[in-house]
Amino acid sequence: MASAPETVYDRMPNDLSAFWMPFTANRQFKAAPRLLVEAKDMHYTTQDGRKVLDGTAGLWCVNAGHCREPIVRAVQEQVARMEYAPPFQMGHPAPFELAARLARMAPGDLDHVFFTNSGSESVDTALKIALAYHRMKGEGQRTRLIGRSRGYHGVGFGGISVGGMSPNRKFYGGMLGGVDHLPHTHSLQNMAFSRGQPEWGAHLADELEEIVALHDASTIAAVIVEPVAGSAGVLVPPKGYLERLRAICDKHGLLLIFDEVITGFGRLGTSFAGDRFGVVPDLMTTAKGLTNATVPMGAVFCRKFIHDAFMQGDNTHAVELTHGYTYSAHPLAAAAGLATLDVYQEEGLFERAAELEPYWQDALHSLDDAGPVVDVRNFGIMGAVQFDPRKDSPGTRGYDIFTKCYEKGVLVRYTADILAMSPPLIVSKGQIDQIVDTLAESIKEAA
Ligand code: PXG
Repeated sequence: MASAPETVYDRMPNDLSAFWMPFTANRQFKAAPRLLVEAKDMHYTTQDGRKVLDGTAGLWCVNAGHCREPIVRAVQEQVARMEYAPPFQMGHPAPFELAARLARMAPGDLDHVFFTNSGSESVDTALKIALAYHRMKGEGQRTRLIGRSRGYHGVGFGGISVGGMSPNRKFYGGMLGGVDHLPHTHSLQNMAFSRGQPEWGAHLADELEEIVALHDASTIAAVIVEPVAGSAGVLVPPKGYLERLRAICDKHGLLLIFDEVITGFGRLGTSFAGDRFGVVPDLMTTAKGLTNATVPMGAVFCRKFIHDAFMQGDNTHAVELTHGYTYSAHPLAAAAGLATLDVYQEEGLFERAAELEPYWQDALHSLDDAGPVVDVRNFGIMGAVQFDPRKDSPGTRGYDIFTKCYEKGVLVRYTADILAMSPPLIVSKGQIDQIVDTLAESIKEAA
């Protein structure tokens, strides 16, 4: 509970109108605001003093739980020592250390790390590196980018172009030219209520061969997918699907990009999805769990051959990649990142996630027969429950269940008639039960 006297940080604001909220139904929210004022470990405290169990790790990002003391301390110490240093033609020690540790953690030879401030920036950075790489190799005609239907790659123009969420795209005209999309991998008919990876659907990767046949491999730079699609409501790749995508990319010289903004940093019980699936991409985009969301930061991981292609020639004073952000490798983010990796490692949180996965799976699938549920999906410590939409008002059933859960003290993530869950990896079995019991009750009441 916030302590008196009230400050701007914990009182209800007098005026909600000026803040145009992101990805929010502003008018609906402002009529009945949900404000959070404190967070610790697995819980938020609301503005009216209620504890809410965080079933979503914030937005899939607070993997170690909230306000963890070592991370808070590292950021406090860094802000008092040096709050900012320019990252262009200058440096400071922490991001070198952080990049080296990340390179050691990453699968295969994803040995070089470019820092950004968000998942969206990581995606646009990776797409630019892919295009520039081909150009460096004398294949500048490889400009086409392949995404996937229902994919989410953030909100930059690159990310929405390869993304496959139609509401995010429809206002923005042609965006990038030369983009095509694979079909998504979800099918209620063939995989509803799968536990973990569906058996059906590896053949959907063969659509990449069709796209290559249509455009010719010599025009295609890269393929980007989320190993497990998060925002679309936890779409788990069919067994063998990612392996097949990798093989087709290799055959045609296409770079494979895994967008691991959600799946990275333990969400699947391994450091990255690439480890879990045994598939190493050529570029990997991350953010969120990199700093436990304490300070915004993203990172793009590159395989050695990509990085090395930029480091050729005698002109060593030339900038190799004309790209970067004022806040790339920001000191507070780097400090948060280093402290976060320590917490993950010292507490064995990725292993803990792997151990909890069977319990999480069984708990979620106890909802298989609950009222209007048409699918329950899970992988790692990610899960989603999908509802039959109400006739004439799609999305309202999901919203009603989401608000009931919140009133009962559990935060889940609402996207139309799908609710997604991704609690911090410190979640207890009792708290998993609480999430699922609250969902079950709310589903019954909102039916
Ligand atoms: N790629 C992936 C796979 C993501 O999930 C981004 C890129 C963009 O990251 P930034 O940091 O620019 O937001 C994301 C972000 C949701 C939800 O509830 C998901 C995200 C963000 C907000 C909400 O599904 N993912």
